[in-house]
Amino acid sequence: MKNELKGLSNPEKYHDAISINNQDIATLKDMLRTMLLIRKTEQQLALGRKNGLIGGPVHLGAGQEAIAVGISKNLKKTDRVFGAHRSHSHLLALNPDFYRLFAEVLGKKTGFSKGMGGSMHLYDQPNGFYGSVPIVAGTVSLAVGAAMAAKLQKTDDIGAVYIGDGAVEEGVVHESFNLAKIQNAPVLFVIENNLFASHMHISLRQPSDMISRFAVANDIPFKLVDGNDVVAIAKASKELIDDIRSGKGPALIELVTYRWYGHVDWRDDVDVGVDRSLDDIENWKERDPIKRLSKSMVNAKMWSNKQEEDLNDELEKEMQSAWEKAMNDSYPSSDATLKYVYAE
Ligand SMILES: Cc1ncc(C[n+]2csc(CCOP(=O)(O)OP(=O)(O)O)c2C)c(N)n1
Ligand SMILES: [Mg+2]
Repeated sequence: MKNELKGLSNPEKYHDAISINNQDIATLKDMLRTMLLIRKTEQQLALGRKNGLIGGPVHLGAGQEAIAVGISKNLKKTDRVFGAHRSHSHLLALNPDFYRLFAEVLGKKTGFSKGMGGSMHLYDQPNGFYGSVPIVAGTVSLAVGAAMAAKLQKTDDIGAVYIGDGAVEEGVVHESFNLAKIQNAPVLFVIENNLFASHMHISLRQPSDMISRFAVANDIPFKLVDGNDVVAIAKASKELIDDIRSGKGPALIELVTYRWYGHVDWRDDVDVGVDRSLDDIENWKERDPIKRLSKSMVNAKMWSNKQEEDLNDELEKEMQSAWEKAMNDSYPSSDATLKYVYAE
């Protein structure tokens, strides 16, 4: 990248190994499994889209799995989590049911939104996922409202919302930060700073690559963390979430990462954008959040290459049968449009 970057986006600041000292082995294995499951689910979606089997667009977040997995480690089923257009990982980290995601994206009635939503309208309230929408920044104010409701209901549940580096260019995000602070709303703003909005690099859109400057402006506590280090994310978000639950008001966590696929579908987008080259993609793939965790675990003799191969095989098998099952499921009947789209 040619621009001077002030946040964590300078590749030299990323280290290969991640620190797993004092971490519980079962938790590390679980996070590794979930990240791998999300990666493979999205690879299957990329293939389905490429082969013309999926009707609508899919926005893939491969490379960014550590964020949702690390954050969700500290969330409860009664929390109120919101996503946007690139939210497969946000949902699967709460409920790793890839079969229902496949069914949704294929428009089948067995999907998360009964086949009425597709990739960008996901919903799984029993597991805390209150919804995703394609309107960039469209759920940020909803998360603040849901957090204010949780407070009025005298629970210790929180709101959480995933926000892209591009989404902060929408005014409603700043109104939401301000309102959350002034109302002491229990909400976590999770910034997924992948340096791009559609095809434009952040240096062409904003005077700084550090989104957490908006937390400073609103007197909201924040942490800036390597978005490809799941352990660091789980640890930093735990501290913020504990504070939010104990009544200290909103907090923000900024995670710097990179998406492997282009803006939408399976292509690389090296020919349409500025500053996105195959070299950049390769460099970021070196910082694969899955490989980094697995390597640290192998080094610590908690995990082996054989175990990883077995896990890969197991997930691949499960995924193939889930995909076939979803492909054979039925589409919703036409009266579902009246039943689920309009209030009764
Ligand atoms: C209100 C609105 N404006 C524009 C778009 C078109 N659009 C879809 S995704 C996107 C970029 C979002 O970038 P970012 O928030 O950084 O998320 P990322 O795609 O990088 O995950 C844009 C401009 C939209 N969906 N909604
Ligand atoms: Mg972005």
